[in-house]
Amino acid sequence: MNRKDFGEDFIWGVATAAYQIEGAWNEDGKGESIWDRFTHTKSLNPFKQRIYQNQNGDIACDHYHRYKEDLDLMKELSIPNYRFSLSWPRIFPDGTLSSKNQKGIDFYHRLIDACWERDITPNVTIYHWDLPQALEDKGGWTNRDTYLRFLDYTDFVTKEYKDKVPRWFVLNEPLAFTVLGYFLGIHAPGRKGFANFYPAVHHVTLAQGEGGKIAKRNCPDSEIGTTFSCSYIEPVSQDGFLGELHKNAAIRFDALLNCLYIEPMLGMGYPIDRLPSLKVLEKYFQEGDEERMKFDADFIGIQNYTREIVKWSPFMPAVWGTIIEAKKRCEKTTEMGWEIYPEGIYHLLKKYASYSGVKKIYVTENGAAFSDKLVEENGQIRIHDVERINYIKSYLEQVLRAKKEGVPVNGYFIWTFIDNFEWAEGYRPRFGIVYVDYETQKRYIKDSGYWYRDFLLGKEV
Ligand code: IFM
Repeated sequence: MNRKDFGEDFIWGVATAAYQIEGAWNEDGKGESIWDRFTHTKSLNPFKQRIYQNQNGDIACDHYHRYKEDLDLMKELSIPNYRFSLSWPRIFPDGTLSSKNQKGIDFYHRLIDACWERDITPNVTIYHWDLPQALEDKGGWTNRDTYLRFLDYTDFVTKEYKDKVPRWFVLNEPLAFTVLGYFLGIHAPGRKGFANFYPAVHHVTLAQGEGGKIAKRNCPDSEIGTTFSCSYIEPVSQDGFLGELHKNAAIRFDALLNCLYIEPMLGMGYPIDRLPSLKVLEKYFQEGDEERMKFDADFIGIQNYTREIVKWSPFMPAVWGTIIEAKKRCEKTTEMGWEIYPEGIYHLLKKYASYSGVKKIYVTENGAAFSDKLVEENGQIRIHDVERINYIKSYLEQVLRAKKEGVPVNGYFIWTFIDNFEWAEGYRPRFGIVYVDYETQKRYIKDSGYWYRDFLLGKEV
C-alpha cells in the first residue's frame, strides 16, 4: 500500500480531544466541565468506581503546557493535519458569553499558530464532550437552553479563529456522548434513562444543525462538517423464526447507532420507520425544529473501530435486542474488548456514501488500543506495537477499497496521537502512536508512529 494510491488531495492526520490530553483543569481561569465534576465525584457504589482506578484528566498529558513539544513530534513524523477540540469551559467558564476568559481564548490562538509555524493544518472540533458544569447544573443537554448557549459559543469561536482554521467539526460523536452520558450514566454527566436521553438527543440534534449553519455563515471559505460514531451491525443469524427477529433487531440497532444523528441533518427526520420508539422524540419538538435540524455539511466525518453482532431480546425495551460482547465470540479483541473487523469500515463507507446529501467523507477517527511494552535497545526505548500497525493498515486497505469503488472518502485521521485519558477506562487503554509515560510526561514514538511517518513520506508499507 502506498500513500499515492489514495490520491494527492487525500488528507492525512491524527486526532485528539481537549479533556483527554490538555490537563490544566483549573488553570488560567478555566471553568469546571462535566468531566471534571464526574471524575472528582466518588461513586455511591463502593464496589464500582466511575473511572478506572478513580483516575481523572486533571493533568492528563499536560498538553496545555507541552503543546509545542507535541507539535514538534508531529512534525518529526511528517503528519500534515492535527485535529483537536476546543474546551468550551476554558473559553466560557460558565458556558455563557458573559464569562469570557481571555487566557483560554489566547491558548487556542497559540496552539493554532504553533500548528501553522510547523506547516501542520489545524482541524478544529467545537465540542468533544466537555460541557461546562454550570450548564449541566441547569439540566445540561436535557435543557433546550443548552443548545442556544452552544450556538453562542460556536458563533464566537468561528468568528475568533475564523481565518486560521480551514476545517471545522461541529460535534464529536453525538450518539456516544448522549448514550453513555445521558442514558447509561457511565460517562459524564452520569444521567440515566429515557427521560434524560430523549430530550438530550433532540437538543444535540438542534445544536448540530444550527451550529453547522452558523459556522458556515462565519467561515464561508472553510470546510464545515461534523462527525458520527458508527459500527457495522450484523444479526447473529438470519435462519428460521428467530432469524427474522434477529434481523429486525439488527435493523433497529443500525438506526440507533448509525442513523440517529445523520438523517435529521440530511433532512430525513429521525429514523422512526426503522426504530419506532424514537417517535417519543416528537414530544420535544417546537415549531420550526425540522428546519433547525438540517445542515448542508461540506463533509461528514465517520469514526469507526469495530463491528457489533446483535440478537433479538424481549428484555431490552425500545430496541428489543442486545449486542453480543466481542469477547464472547472473538478469539482476539483490542484492549477495549472490541472486535477487529476491517471490512466493517468498507461497508460503512458504502452505506454513508449512499445518502444523497453526503458530498464528501473523512474518516475522522480510527485506531486501536493494545498493551504496549517498552523495551530498551541500544540505550533507546522502543515500542514494537505490531498489532496497532496491522490494525491501521488493514482498515486503510478497506478505505482504499471503498475509494476505488467510487466512495468520496478523502481523508483519514488516526485516533490518536499520544496515549491519553480514555474516559471511564482511565489511562489503561493506550491508543496513541506516541507513548506517554504519565509519571515523567516523557513521550516515546512507537513503531506505529514511525510506520505512519514512512507511509506519509511515500514509502511502500
Ligand atoms: O477516545 C475516544 C474518543 O474520545 C471518541 N471516539 C472514540 C475514542 C476511543 O474510544
